Amino acid sequence: MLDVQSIRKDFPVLSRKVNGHPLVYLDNAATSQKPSSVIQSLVDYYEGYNANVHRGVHTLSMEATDKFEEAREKVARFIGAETSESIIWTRNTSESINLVAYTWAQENIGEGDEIVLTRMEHHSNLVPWQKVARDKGARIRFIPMTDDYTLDLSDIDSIINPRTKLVSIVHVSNSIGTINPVQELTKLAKRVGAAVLIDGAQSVPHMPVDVAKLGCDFFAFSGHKMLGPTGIGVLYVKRDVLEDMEPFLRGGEMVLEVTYEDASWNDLPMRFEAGTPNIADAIGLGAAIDYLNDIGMQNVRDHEVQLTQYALNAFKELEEELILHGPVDVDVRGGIVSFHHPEVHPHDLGTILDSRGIAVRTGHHCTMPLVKSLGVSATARASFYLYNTEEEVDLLIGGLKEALRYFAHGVAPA
Ligand code: C6P
Repeated sequence: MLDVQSIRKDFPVLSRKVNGHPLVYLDNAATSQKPSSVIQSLVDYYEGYNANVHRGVHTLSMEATDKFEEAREKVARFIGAETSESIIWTRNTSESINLVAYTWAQENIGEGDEIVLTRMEHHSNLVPWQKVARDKGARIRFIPMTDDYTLDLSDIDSIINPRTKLVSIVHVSNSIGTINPVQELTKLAKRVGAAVLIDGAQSVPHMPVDVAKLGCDFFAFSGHKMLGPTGIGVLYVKRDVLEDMEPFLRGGEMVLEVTYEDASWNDLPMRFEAGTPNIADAIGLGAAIDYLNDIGMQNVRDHEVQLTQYALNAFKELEEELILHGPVDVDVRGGIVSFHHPEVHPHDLGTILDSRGIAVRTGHHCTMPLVKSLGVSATARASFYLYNTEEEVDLLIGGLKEALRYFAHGVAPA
């Protein structure tokens, strides 16, 4: 059990008021809040040892380099990577996936090849592959979804077949919360010799993840969704796969020897990090990982399972008005509850909730095809993290009742 009240004290923003009400922050799938230790790590860097990395022999540069590389080691250990050479810093999940599309895919996907995605991908794991498929004459195939919001694997042996070169799948859906069987799908992909990319934007922040156990080739995630700063993301690439990849961006830092005519490449992973990297935010992500390790990722997951179950029970009070989207079984669901009302636009629900200090996301959540397939153009989404409480779920339900009294039944808010 987490000591949530004590955890909440570590997050300065949680003590603020919004529209006269204590903030109830339920938009964690979009970005998480930051504990003081992460904020302080940024201040420490800028006040104490701000310098460029891997470039200077002076003390500040060496201190910055040590902390920066220490953060990379922390990331590697956190996700079970065998070596920190497999950890490439990017800006976010989107850039991590694009890096694979602009490098590995250029060499390894050709005419007639197939790329397998699911029908619940975020645009970041769909649009880059549309371009690759178009440019290369390859075909995208989709794993469909059942009525209970899980992947329909009944035809998987024909979807993942000897023509498949890449299986690129979301671990936890940001729109409907489904936890996908990525380990099983990786095994199927490996049987036909395909590479596997996992979009872990919504899994790494919320549950233990072990990339070596999953057996994937690529794993992408963002620091800002896991208590870290914005502007820092991670691409894990299996060491032997990375060795054969061409660089993404070219310039300083990624080279070993340069002449006017030619250049050779630096060691891994610097070969993939042209220019001055995001030093402060990488160090900040290291501090976020320290914080999460102190809590324990299984404890984070257990707390969210409990809270999601509580929320699903609480939503039963509104079952005649709201339609919920996502698996009913919390064992295959992250801490995400998406819903809509047949006649009230989610933005209207979100606006009333905001007037009570409650932050949820409304819209298509960058999964337009998925949301459309649910028969709507938008949903409202509450997403939980380690600092959320059952009382906050009660406030959400109270806010929704008020919004529905007003929009669906014409009773003005108090
Ligand atoms: N989802 C949400 O509100 P970036 O923006 O690059 O850090 O992460 C992209 C991304 C990729 N995959 C999944 C599953 C995601 O959830 C996200 C980000 C946010 O749901 C912002 S759209």
